[in-house]
Amino acid sequence: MMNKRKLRYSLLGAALIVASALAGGPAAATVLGVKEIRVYGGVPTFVQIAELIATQSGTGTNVALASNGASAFATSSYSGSTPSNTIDGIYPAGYPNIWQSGTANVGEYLQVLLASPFDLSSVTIYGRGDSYQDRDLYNLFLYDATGYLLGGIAGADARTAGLIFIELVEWDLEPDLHPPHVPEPGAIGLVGAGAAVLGWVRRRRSDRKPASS
Ligand SMILES: [Ca+2]
Repeated sequence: MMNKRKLRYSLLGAALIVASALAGGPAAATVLGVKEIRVYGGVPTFVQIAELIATQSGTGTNVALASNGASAFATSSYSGSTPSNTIDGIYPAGYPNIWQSGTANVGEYLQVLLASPFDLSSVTIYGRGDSYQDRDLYNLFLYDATGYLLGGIAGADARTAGLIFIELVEWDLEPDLHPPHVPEPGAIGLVGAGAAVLGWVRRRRSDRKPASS
C-alpha cells in the first residue's frame, strides 16, 4: 500500500518533485475519469493562477488547454483578470494575464472543465509570476463526470519554484479532504468566518505533518 507521506508537501518535497519533473518525469501514475478540476487557495487570501496543466496519462497531452476543448470558470475574478487566462497555454505570466479571485475569501476557486473524462497522470499549476508569491499555495480537488469528488490534495506549494508539479496516484488522493464549506453571507460574522478559516487551515496542517523539517 502506498504511503500518504508521498503527498505531504514540505518545501523540500515540492522542490524535489519539481526537480524530478524537470529531469524527465516520475514513474507513470494515473487518476481515472477526471472531468472537473477545482483549485482553491491553500492560504486564506486571494487565489492566483497563471496556468493549470492537466496531463493525460499515456499521451502526455495537456487536456486542460482551451484549444483542446477545456473551459474555465471561477467564483469571482479580480478586475482585469479572467479564468480563461489559466488555460491559454501562456506561462509564466503576471497580473493581469492570470486569474485572480475577486476576494480573499476561502471559498474562492478556479474550475476547469475538461472536454470529456480523461485519465490524468499529473496536474501542474503555475502561480503568479510577477509578485505576491506568498499566495501560490493550492488545494486541488478532482471530480468525475457525475460530480463525484475523486479526492483532493492539500498544500500544493508553488511559492518558491513558481510552479508545482503534482503527480497523481489514485490511491494517494485524500478522499476525506473536502472543499471548505462557505457560510451564507450574514449567517456568520466576519470574526467567526476568520476563525473558521484558521481552524480549517490548522486542521489541515496538523493532519499533514511535514515529511521533513
Ligand atoms: Ca496562462
